Amino acid sequence: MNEPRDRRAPPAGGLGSALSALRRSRRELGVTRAVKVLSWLNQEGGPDCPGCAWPDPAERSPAEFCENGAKAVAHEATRRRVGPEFFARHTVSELLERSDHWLEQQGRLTHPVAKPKGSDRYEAISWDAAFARIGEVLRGLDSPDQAIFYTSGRTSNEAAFLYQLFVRQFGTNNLPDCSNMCHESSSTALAEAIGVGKGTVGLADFERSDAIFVLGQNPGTNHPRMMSALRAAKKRGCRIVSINPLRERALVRFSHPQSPGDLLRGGTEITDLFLQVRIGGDVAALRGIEKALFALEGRSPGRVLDWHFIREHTRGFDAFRAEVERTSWGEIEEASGVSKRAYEAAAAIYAAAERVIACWAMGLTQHRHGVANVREVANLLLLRGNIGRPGAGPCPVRGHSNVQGDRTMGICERPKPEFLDALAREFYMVPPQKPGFDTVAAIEAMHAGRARAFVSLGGNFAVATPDSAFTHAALRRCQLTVQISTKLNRSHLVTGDEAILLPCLGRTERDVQANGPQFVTVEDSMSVVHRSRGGLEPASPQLRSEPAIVAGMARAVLGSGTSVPWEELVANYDRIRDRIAKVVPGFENMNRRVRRPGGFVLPSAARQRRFETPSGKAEFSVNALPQTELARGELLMMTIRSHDQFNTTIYGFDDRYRGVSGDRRVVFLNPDDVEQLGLAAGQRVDLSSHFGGTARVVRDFRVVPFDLPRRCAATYFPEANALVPVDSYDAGSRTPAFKSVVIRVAPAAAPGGRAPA
Ligand SMILES: Nc1nc2c(c(=O)[nH]1)N[C@H]1C(S)=C(S)[C@@H](COP(=O)(O)OP(=O)(O)OC[C@H]3O[C@@H](n4cnc5c(=O)[nH]c(N)nc54)[C@H](O)[C@@H]3O)O[C@H]1N2
Ligand SMILES: Nc1nc2c(c(=O)[nH]1)N[C@H]1C(S)=C(S)[C@@H](COP(=O)(O)OP(=O)(O)OC[C@H]3O[C@@H](n4cnc5c(=O)[nH]c(N)nc54)[C@H](O)[C@@H]3O)O[C@H]1N2
Ligand SMILES: [Mo]
Repeated sequence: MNEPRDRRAPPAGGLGSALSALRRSRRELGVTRAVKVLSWLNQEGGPDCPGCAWPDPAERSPAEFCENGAKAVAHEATRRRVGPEFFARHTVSELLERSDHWLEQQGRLTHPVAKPKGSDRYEAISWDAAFARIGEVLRGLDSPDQAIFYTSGRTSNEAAFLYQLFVRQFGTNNLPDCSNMCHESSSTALAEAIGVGKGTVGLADFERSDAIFVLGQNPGTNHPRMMSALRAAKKRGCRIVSINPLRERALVRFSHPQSPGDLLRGGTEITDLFLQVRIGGDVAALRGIEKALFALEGRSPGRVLDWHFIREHTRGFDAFRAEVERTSWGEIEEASGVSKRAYEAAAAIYAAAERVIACWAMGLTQHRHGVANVREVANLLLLRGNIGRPGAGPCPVRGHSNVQGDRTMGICERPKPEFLDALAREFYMVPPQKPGFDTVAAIEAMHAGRARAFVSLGGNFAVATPDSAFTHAALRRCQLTVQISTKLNRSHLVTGDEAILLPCLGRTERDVQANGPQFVTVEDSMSVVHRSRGGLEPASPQLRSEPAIVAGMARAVLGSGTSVPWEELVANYDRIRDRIAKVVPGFENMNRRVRRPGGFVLPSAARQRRFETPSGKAEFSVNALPQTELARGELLMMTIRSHDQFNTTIYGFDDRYRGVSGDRRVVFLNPDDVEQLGLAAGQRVDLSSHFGGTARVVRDFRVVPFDLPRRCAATYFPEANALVPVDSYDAGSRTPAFKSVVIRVAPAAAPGGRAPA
């Protein structure tokens, strides 16, 4: 089996990750550039690491980055280029045959290019001509609601603020973003439960907590700097409980790449108790812990639950308790695959801890019951008042480095009325009130011809979204698709009749505008707003910054009908921040405060135990155990990230911690299921999903027996996105169920005849 066994397997992290980071950056950048950019990363005055949204500690080490952060910057700072000559050599149809990995490896986009209607080739175009054409098409639509403006979470606060302003002056709230596929379930559930859709803990809380629960998250790969916080917590005696269908290696044992002691000792044990739940079993698992907790309270009445907190600060406790009582141990064990005894152990850890943090990521959010998962986390925390005091609280760990900031800046298809009012006052405008399309609605609208133009500020919409065939058909029905990007990807090739690519500066690059050098700002996962400034020479003199590109589009689309001095704002980003300060609560005096070392923390009422829910109290919720009926031969599949990718950007074909190398078209299965299905390790198989009467198939995957619960399967995102039905999502957050896809596995129809990856 590939699964490393706790003690014998080498720990995650360690020398391997340090070496891998250095090797890769040297190869892509050369030694001098690599040292330069890596030593700046996450330092005061340097670029914010585009790798993830984990915050920077107050005391930074000289190397405040991880292996995967190093991959991300090396990838952006590469010396390879994709210019007009490249497109002269390759038609769009030809490029479509290439793998996602190959496309991104070609280097940085250097010039604006356009693909006219009927043509199969991109050609150079001037910035002015590109903007003018976008203006013509968007103004020519029957209604502004026929245009869609997507955002990926790497966009800075300044660019995001201008973008939503432009889109709302144009007249629509069609602002879907990657959050719709990511932590939307967290935002939805937390807003219901505690009145704010964000976490309440800061990095300092990790230094004070007595227990940390990590659910549905693989921080060793996706938030490696979180491992330093977990390791430090563990070393001072904090207990760690992990809930995951996979015994992710870094959660078991981790060695800090910069600690010689760790390297010698073979790492630090991280998890005290591992609950290996079934995929989708988290409501049941959390219910198990809660049920065991009520039993403890029954034995020592008044001593286990925080009755004072429950009485003073919450609502809905009685109904919640009744639901816990109603749920039987049999149901809990059946739905989660974990025993009552394990839940009693988890409850004992929880009850013994004065302060508890719960962290989670996509393993909880990307389900048909993603919101219920997160609500149940909130229930568990509320039982002992683990919110709004030091060392305790909910901690959704965000993905993209500024995904949280983009939302704060108004990138949202359902803006709050107060936000629109503030825009109206500051810019003398009448913002559109009608809710816009989220990601799923955007795909459906394009597919149905209700939307005809698609603009994307970063990201890789064609690949990151569910139901690849359906989504591609949707994009192809557009009249115009526009992509603002750093690197070539499939979204540039799956186009509308006409397509325009606008190349932008990356985070690591110098941004000089009319009034001189500029910096941008981002908000991390813990609501800290801070600066990010690049220092490298831009990949091409033609590149423009994201704020400048948004302003250029706005000028061309809105013409004289705009109250915004776009050029003036872009000449000096302090002016954009002055406007943000007037519109967005918590950003008062932004320009002064963001220049302080470490930036500033946004205020949070929930942190002070003020719950801005309609009732003014934190809300317990009642969540039925989700039922996923699997017919004979069916399995529940999650799509996950390997150690060698950033979302749709594939760096390589290895997944070091899971012991897989050289292949991403793999399906992980429990060895007993492999046998029962009559398959063998290494066999080539096709995977299919049958949802809502539609069959979806991906071909030629390799079977890898793995330590995961029975009837569970795992594949990599995005190779298996074609199996994820566009209409299978959480009803509340509308997050696609990327982690609960019902599939069947069958021997490959045409072994060896591989489709392009
Ligand atoms: N290097 C690197 N860093 C990244 C990214 C990247 O691609 N590469 N992506 C960034 C982004 S946008 C995001 S959102 C984050 C994603 O960070 P993660 O959420 O850690 O990423 P996933 O690989 O989707 O991992 C999901 C984890 O959830 C578990 N899981 C799946 N289903 C279930 C379930 O039903 N219950 C439970 N309890 N667990 C489950 C899986 O086994 C896996 O460990 O990382 C960010 N950081
Ligand atoms: N099956 C499955 N699907 C998933 C997920 C899953 O777990 N399983 N996870 C979902 C999640 S959590 C997320 S967040 C989405 C991610 O969805 P997206 O954010 O849309 O996708 P990314 O792969 O992060 O985008 C990569 C592209 O961004 C561009 N880029 C990189 N840096 C910059 C920059 O500085 N500026 C600009 N303008 N462009 C830049 C590059 O051209 C690169 O090709 O995918 C979702 N899709
Ligand atoms: Mo994400």
